Amino acid sequence: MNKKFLKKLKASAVSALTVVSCISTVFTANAGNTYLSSDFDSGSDGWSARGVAVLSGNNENYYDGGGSLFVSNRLENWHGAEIPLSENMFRAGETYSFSAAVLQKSGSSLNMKMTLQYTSNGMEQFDSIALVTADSDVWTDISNTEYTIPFGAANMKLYIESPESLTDFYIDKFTAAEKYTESYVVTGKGTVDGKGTENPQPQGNSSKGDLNGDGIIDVFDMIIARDLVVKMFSGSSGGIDLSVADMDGNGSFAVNDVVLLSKYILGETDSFPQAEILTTTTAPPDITPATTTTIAEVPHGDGNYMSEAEGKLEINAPSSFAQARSGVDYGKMELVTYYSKDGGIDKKMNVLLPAGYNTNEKYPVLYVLHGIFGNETSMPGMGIQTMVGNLIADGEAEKMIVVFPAMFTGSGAPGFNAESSRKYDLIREDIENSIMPYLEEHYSIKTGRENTAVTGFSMGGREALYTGITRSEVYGYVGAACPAPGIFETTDNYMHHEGCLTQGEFKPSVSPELLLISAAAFDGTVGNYPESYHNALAQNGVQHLWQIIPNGDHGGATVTPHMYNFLRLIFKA
Ligand code: FER
Repeated sequence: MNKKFLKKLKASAVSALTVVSCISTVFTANAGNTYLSSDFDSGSDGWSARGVAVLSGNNENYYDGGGSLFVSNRLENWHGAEIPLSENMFRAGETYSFSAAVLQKSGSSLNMKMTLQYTSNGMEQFDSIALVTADSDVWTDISNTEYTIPFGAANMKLYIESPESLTDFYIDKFTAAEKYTESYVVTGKGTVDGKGTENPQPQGNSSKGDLNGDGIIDVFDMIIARDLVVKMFSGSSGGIDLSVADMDGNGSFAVNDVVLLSKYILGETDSFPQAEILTTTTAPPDITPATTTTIAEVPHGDGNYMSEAEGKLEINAPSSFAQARSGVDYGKMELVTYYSKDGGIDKKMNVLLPAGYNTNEKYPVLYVLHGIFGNETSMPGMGIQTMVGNLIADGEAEKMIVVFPAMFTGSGAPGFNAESSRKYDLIREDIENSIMPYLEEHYSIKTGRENTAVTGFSMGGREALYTGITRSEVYGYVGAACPAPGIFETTDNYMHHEGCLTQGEFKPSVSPELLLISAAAFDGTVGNYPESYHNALAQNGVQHLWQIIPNGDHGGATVTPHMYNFLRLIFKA
């Protein structure tokens, strides 16, 4: 019996009967037990309308079978379709796979979202299960094959909506199954307006690493893998063929798979493991009941602002925070190219101007840095524009310019190695030497540390901390969600990190007005490295705020509450 099979047996508390059925299916896709499914071929299969939406069957558009659920008459973005999840079958704290096919025909790409609504201690809560950008007229996979129902959840309903639009949409092939069960849906397949569509994914290809199906495993596969990782960080798992992309065979696609692929292409390994080998060696952080900590010793300034800010931290962002609303002006995103002196190349960045941007006014500037293999579009893809726009519209955040640079500063393609890390670290120099002068020339900005903030996610969280702490004369506000290892010398599952600083050097020369680190309660990618930064700051007597997001993940579920807090608190000291 191989390791993967053993893992599967351990993962599900299975009866002897289920063991028998597992044996024949363990190596095929979609292997897990199904708990709930809806094909909408004859009726609404237990789904009902949310808000005033109208549900009907449709026989012209379906993923498979011959019918789908058509959701129309949506007068609010949250109007959609829902199905109750029985507590007998779906248990709080347990992990499941949820998937469905969605189709919208608005003429533009739109986000589609699957959410769990539940009560916990009598309070209504919402937790994102999956978010995907669906192209118009394309059946799109929306899935999360390892979604954990939050502890204490009761009265659960799963719903699907188009969170930023009133478009009609269709749902088909909904499946709730044992965790890690691969989605049955392949984006691009299915029937639209009575016509079958071609599946754009390589078909019948079972060669690991050959993501573009051309028979060769090379840098072009690496580019696809990188895009997939970026998509995953924005909450999507659409269209990933795990038989090809799951390099370590652990049942999901993540950063470790990209590492293995890059090692293979670089000739550092000549085969992919048959079973999970890259388990996290860093233990998950202790989940302390207190989720925020202020270190009292204040080396510079009076620290009053940060102490007051602590009282304003919210572990959960309101569900409306990340949802676009009608009537709100979300400002203007400009994609610009500038010459990077430190990289010796032209680089791109997105610059978000606030609603009513006017050159008679000057605006403070926030830099938002992305995860590894990302670029200037990654953090906009995580919905930051909507978040900032909502808070400005509600008077909860200052009007500001938000800059989304591409961190990798140099030529070549990023990898998991020391040279690449150095090029990521160069974003610190790039911002000061090239981006800031560009902004001063082309935009109406306020300068000075009281008007300059930096934050980021994962690799971007690492660079935001490194930049903000070592250049504290320039940045008054510093944040990080799930910061990745490498500021200090260390070896994790992925690589040896040379380190940029010793732990003793991790100390600002001027105390930031706000320094906020947010970590997921369990982060399978960066382990407890976020906590190591918190501990080093505490050791060095640096005032900062530290929060563990109980239902956080290495992605949107941590980034969203982090941004909710950071955006409301910057530029106000
Ligand atoms: C590493 C672990 C994680 C690392 C980077 C990451 C460069 C970044 C992950 C992410 O951005 O999501 O060892 O080294």
